[in-house]
Amino acid sequence: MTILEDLKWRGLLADCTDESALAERLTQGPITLYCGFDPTADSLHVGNLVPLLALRRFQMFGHKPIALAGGATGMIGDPSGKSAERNLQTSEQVAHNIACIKTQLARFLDFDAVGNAARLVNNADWVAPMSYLDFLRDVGKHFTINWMMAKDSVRTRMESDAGISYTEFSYMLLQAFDFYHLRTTTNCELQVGATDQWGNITAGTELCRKKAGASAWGLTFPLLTKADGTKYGKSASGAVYLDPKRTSPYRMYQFFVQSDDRDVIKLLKVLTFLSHEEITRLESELAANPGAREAHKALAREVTTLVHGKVACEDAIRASEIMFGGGVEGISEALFKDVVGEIPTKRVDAGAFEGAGLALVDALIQAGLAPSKGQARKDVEGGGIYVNNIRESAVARAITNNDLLFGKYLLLRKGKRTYTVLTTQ
Ligand code: 383
Repeated sequence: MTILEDLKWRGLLADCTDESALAERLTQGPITLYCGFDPTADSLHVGNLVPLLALRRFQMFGHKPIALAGGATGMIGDPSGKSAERNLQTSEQVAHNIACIKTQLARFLDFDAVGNAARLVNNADWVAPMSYLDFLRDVGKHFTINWMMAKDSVRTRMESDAGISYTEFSYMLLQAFDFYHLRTTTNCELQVGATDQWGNITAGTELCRKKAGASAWGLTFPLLTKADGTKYGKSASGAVYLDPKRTSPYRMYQFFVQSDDRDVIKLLKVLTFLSHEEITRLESELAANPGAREAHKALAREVTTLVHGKVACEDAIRASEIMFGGGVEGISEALFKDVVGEIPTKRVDAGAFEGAGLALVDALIQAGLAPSKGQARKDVEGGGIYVNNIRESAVARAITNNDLLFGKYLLLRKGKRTYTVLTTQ
């Protein structure tokens, strides 16, 4: 199987400037390819994963990937797919963001591969030293305004009242110049990205052809969309980032494990390195036994491990089990803190648990899990109350220091999934 066949099977091939010529070129030996990432935030998000993992797929087939961090383009702002003009970032913001995303990009590619090691470049290195006059003469002269205005990213903004600044209008020329630079200095023949990048990528292939008489290819992946039509990568609490400080491994795991049944196989194909056989097996398993959610769990486990590593993923799975009623014995304090971070927490005076302790019914009221003692008693008697995830049906139960996890937390649960943590700190 070739890389193009693999991409096709995964549903990853949206558009190509000349697929048969590229297929032919790929039979002749390894190709150098690149994908760019702008430092618009201090972390990449799941939307960036598709092209990033695709770079790795090419590398696994022996090709040479370049990840480009947009130190120059990040100062301008890509209008592609954006309905309104963006605020300019300061150079300090760009410098900070670029340092952050560089470490993230580096995690997904192999920089030690013999013969096809990955490379990480920053377009500020060749764009910043260029003068404006040279840029207009050497790059701008190869494009007509007519051609530029026909591009989706520009046309949609020209048709809206918002308009487009000359600055963002020029963005595609910067990206085109990058491709030309990489084509002429490192023999990079292919640029990839999701479909939002088609205009910018084809500006680059044009410039390679016109200015260097060199062939170059562009290939795009479909943008991730959800079966329910909403934009992919946003959870109820915002975008799903790769930085664990922004999106914890637990949240990432939950995001994927809760994928729509209609999306899960597609996601396994584009976001994991599982084999065709394994994904096909999971697909039949999903059809035969949807309740087991094996495909969802495989997806969540694979992506969380890719992004955060094995240990963090196992912790996320354990935290998920606790949130779904699993036992707390043997867990670490750090892991329990992850759980605590996900549920409402109420502070109680440490003295409350001394001696005879705090009556469970009072604890439930303090936790906000019952409106009155009467209701609290009914809930306990009805078997709907859990202390540290163990059902408690004794109305007279009192909570003492011995019940506290790590000497300070009490996990109270009502029904299947309503949790509150009482803490003495
Ligand atoms: C800059 C200079 C280049 C080539 C590309 C760039 C960045 C590009 C861009 N890309 C997006 C980004 O940075 O804005 N103009 O957030 C996203 N990419 C990839 C992919 C994607 C695109 O990083 O479709 C999703 O992740 O192409 O939106 O010389």
